[in-house]
Amino acid sequence: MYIDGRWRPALGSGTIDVLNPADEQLIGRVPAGTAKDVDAAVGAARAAFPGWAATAPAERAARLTALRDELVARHEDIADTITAELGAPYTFARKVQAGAPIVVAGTYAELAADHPFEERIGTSTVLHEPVGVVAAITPWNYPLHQVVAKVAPALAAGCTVVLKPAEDTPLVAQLFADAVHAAGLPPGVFNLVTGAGPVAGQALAEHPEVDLVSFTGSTEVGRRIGAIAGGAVKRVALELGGKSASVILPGADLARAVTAGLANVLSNAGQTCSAWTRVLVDADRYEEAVKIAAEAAAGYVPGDPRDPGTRLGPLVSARQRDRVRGYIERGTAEGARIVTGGPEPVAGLSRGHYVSPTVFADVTPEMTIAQEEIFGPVVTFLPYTDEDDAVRIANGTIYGLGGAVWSADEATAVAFARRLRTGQVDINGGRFNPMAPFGGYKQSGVGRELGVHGLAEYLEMKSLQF
Ligand code: TXE
Repeated sequence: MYIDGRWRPALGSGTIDVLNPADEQLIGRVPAGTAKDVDAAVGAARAAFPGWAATAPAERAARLTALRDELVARHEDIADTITAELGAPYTFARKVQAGAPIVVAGTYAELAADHPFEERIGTSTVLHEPVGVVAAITPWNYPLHQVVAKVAPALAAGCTVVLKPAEDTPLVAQLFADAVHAAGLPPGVFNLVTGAGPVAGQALAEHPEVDLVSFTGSTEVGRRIGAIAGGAVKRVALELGGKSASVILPGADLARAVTAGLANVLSNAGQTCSAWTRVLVDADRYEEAVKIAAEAAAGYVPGDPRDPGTRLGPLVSARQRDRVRGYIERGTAEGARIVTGGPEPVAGLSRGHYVSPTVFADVTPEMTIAQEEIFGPVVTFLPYTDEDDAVRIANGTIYGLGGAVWSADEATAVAFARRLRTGQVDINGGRFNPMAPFGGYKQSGVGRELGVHGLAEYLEMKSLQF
């Protein structure tokens, strides 16, 4: 555990094995933290809070710049570790998994320096002050990005943090703690406790000295965290599941929209909360779209993620692989048609948690595979009759995280996007903007991450009335 500025043994003796999902070999072992470890970490964060909260924003910015530089220095190591514990393909691990957090850390170094932590409103001065001790509970799908998207704004705001990373991917979190240490953050400002969700995670969320819980993960656990936070009246930010729609309007470049959509889902083997897992195509071009998807899917041959040529790696764990296979079987049972792929083991790969890229046609909006988050390399194609029908289908799930609209006319696409109940819509492909707010409508979550809106989650407001 990294607590109060140093590595120290866990208070219990339990451990968690970390397995490589590509070959199922043991690659590491981390302590399974208990409530006692959580208590020690929260105590350190609480003790460090007044000092860190009082540092000048320029000093916090300097530490965040140093942290970004340490992430740059460790880029290769981080990418290799993410490939080893998650199975993210070599190139994707470098560019996105290890690359995006560097950009995000950089944006918060700038925001810490520039943010108006004090503003004048009429006769009042409003102070934007740090919330306090933050519990960050993160998942395994973007194991460094999810950490940085919480820790960087929390530190920029002047909060102190206890991180509980996912059981499947704790090794990159340990590298992150090394980077924090090397960046010269004062002891106790950042702390790491590894361990099981229902034990260490739950103890952290429930801890009375935690002021804000920022959670990314399943909707099921998110509901539980929300209830804990509600009961204790502490702040909460939830980034949960999604079932995002990519809507291809008549006249859009069909081949581009379909292939880009497939790449969007398959880049992280479908393990992206905002992935465009439902593709909506007008009935006239539906069969053509499905055919293009089947051909494009052939370009994603599952294979060893360490090979720079691999575009589709394994799923993170046997549990996730079985879950995804179960959904594929359910799709067939409910009457959808598998165009390519399927639940069978991938030929030629006897080890590792691989699933073939799978395209479903004849999907209706109420089917399980069109409603629930599958979190695997599975894309569903749904036909629509007209624009109203497309809006109805796109909005017809409990989620509202991402989405895409494709049209030959940008204004038409934007007008359509205004009708979607979702936190992010990519127009004709879109592009990553680390300053734009990211988060969910409906049961996809509460609050926003990234940019100034992400920073605001970690700030309280105090009005001084004159
Ligand atoms: O998530 P969990 P799982 C979705 C996706 C996936 C499904 C299950 O559909 O198939 O969730 O994944 C911690 N108190 N997403 O089971 O359990 C846990 O240790 C406190 C979407 O891996 O929610 C980990 O650190 N914490 C998603 C974190 O919660 C608890 C990313 C997430 O794990 C806890 C991941 C508890 N009682 C999965 N139980 C996204 N939004 O990107 C678990 N945890």
